[in-house]
Amino acid sequence: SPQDQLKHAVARAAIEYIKPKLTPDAVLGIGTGSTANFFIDMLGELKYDFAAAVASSDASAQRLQTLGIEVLDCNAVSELLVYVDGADESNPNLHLIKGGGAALTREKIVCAVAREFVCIADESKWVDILGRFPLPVEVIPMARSFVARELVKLGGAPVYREGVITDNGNVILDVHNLQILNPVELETKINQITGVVANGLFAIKPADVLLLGTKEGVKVIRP
Ligand code: DER
Repeated sequence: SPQDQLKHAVARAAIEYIKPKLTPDAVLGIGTGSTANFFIDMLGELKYDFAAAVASSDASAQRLQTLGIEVLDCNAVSELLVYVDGADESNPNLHLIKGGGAALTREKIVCAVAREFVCIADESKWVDILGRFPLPVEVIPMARSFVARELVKLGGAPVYREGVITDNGNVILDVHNLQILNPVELETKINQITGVVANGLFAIKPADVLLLGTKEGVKVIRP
């Protein structure tokens, strides 16, 4: 599909972006989702040019191992050269909404350990104001109803993502009806609700660079 062609193009651009940075002892942080999967599949070409990877989901870990790439526990590394991952939305400041694939908490952890966050996305993810895509919030199961009531007070319309348990054993609320004019402020407020594990706003720590797939080619966007 045309969107898959754009995802493939940005994955290739990410491979070219990281190639000159690789060293034999480098460890890479790897995201989750269909765009990240295109990147993982190309990473096999470079597997003798870096040491290992840390994955943000069991699914990505398995995909890497299938390619013969060593997957390390996040606790085994002190710093990752780079974190490469997709997004559900990005605004011009490279504040992101992530979590469409329910992996947001581990994505945020691996991203926090990385020196640089390279986001790869097709142009459908580019927005002026975040919030058309419902904001995923990972919640401790017993706190789901309390957190939902608190999110309503913040102007959101939380919907329980039925049938989904995260890799961490928690549940997800997808918050609709938000127009996020101050992503850093909202990310902080949601983090402070008791029972919230993490939320899908990557604004306190935004992407460092966005490789955006467009019909005119891949754009390299910095905040
Ligand atoms: O769940 C996630 O955070 C994914 O990275 C998501 O944001 C992007 O998934 P996609 O590449 O399949 O659109």
